[in-house]
Amino acid sequence: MGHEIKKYKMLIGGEFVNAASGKTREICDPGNGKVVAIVPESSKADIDAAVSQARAAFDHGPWRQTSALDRGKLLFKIADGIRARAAKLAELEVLSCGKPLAEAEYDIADAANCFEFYAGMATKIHGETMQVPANSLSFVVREPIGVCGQIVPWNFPMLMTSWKLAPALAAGNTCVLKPSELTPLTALDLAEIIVEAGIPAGVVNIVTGPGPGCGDVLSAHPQVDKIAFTGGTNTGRQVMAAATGNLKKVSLELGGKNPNIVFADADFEAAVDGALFGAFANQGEVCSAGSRLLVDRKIHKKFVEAMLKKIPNIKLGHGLEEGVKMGPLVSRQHLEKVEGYVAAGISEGAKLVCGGKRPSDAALAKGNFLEPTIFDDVTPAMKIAREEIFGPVLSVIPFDTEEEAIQIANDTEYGLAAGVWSTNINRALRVVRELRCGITWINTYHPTFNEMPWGGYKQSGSGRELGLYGIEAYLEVKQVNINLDEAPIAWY
Ligand code: TXE
Repeated sequence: MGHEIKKYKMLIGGEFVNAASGKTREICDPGNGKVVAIVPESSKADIDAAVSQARAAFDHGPWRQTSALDRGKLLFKIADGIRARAAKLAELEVLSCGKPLAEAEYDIADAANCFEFYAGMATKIHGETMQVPANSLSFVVREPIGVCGQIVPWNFPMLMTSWKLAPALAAGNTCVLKPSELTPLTALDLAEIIVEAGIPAGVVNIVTGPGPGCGDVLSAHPQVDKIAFTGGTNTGRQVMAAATGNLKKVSLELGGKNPNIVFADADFEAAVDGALFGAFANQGEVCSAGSRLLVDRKIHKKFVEAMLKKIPNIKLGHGLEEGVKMGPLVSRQHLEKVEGYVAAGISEGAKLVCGGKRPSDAALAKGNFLEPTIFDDVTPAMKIAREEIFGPVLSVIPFDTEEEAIQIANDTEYGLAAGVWSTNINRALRVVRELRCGITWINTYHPTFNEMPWGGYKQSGSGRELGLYGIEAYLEVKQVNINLDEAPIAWY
């Protein structure tokens, strides 16, 4: 584990700079509390500077005149740059957000793929011609929206940064991106890759700082045309409210309390595996985590026992350690919040069948570790069945009928993702049709494809990222109508 403490600068207008105030923030390894890097701590002045650079780059810079083919080529170069530095980026991701190295490596590879996906799409942004009355030739062109503010969370720092920057750039926008104040390192490394790739100055600005005083300024900024946010539902509400000043376009990817539904006819082993992976991948710090496990009462006891047998395989430890399957939570504050939910589960009468506490291993005492936790016999009204915990806490809820499973699954203010496990494809598809959410999996959990739209119903957000839908979110639509008549309309 390298402990070189790098002092980072952020990217504004093509230059690597400190915060105008000179303030900095220490980034700590959630696995042991050690300082791993120092980054600028921005405030309004820095956001203003970044927005004005992005504005100038959009309004007067070369970016809008850069052909789609050339924009695509630059994005391919960014993908290459990510791959060339993949090992370092993965390590930085572990050191700031805590996830196991294998998961970080997967994220970095996927981030490169995302840039490549949108690199290819830059040249496939099409207009349309419409059948209107014969005296007009009418067509639609798609154009970039302008300056995009982009706010990224701490659970998938590099991946969420890529999901935001790649489509925005492919579409010809300019960007001011703010990573989470807890995990800004890979975004700052990406800034170097972006400059090396030859993206013109001001097109991408990466500003590090907190939500209040920085993220909120970006969301409210009158010179920003669109804000894209991934984070908690309450923060998303604030972002949306802040965006009303100039009625900027808003896309939100927020929380979830996702049902993973196991029917008695499911492939038992695969479902046990999928239930654990759905709940505990990335320490459960995943918006789409299958944190509510709905199990057919006919197999419920056997299913919980089978999960418990596998819990010892989830080795807790520092993400850079060999064989570790679950890392620490992102911060001490977040660990305490998750522990609060464990206490709530116990006091509401759910049955704690494993975990619920910090590991006894003294070597882990300085990290924000929590053992993988399962509550059985949870009822849909309990807090641990209703609120997003965002940690390694699984709530098991038994059900008796397909109708009841659907009713419990949809009984939430969220609508992000859901899983269905059944060997009866008719049943699986019937249930999926009834689920009020944007992402569904049958006989699997969590695979995410750059080609497929990501986002939620209800209070899980608005708009979609990834795929063709993801680029639409960064495009305006303009209609052009050409009069084919020679004579004036002679209305007056
Ligand atoms: O996230 P925030 P927090 C959920 C999860 C978690 C809860 C709170 O349940 O427990 O949110 O986590 C920036 N205006 N998710 O507080 O605040 C902030 O700097 C503009 C789900 O850490 O949403 C960071 O860059 N921006 C989620 C980003 O918002 C603001 C991922 C996310 O932070 C801001 C993370 C403001 N007023 C948490 N306040 C997911 N959907 O995957 C903060 N920010």
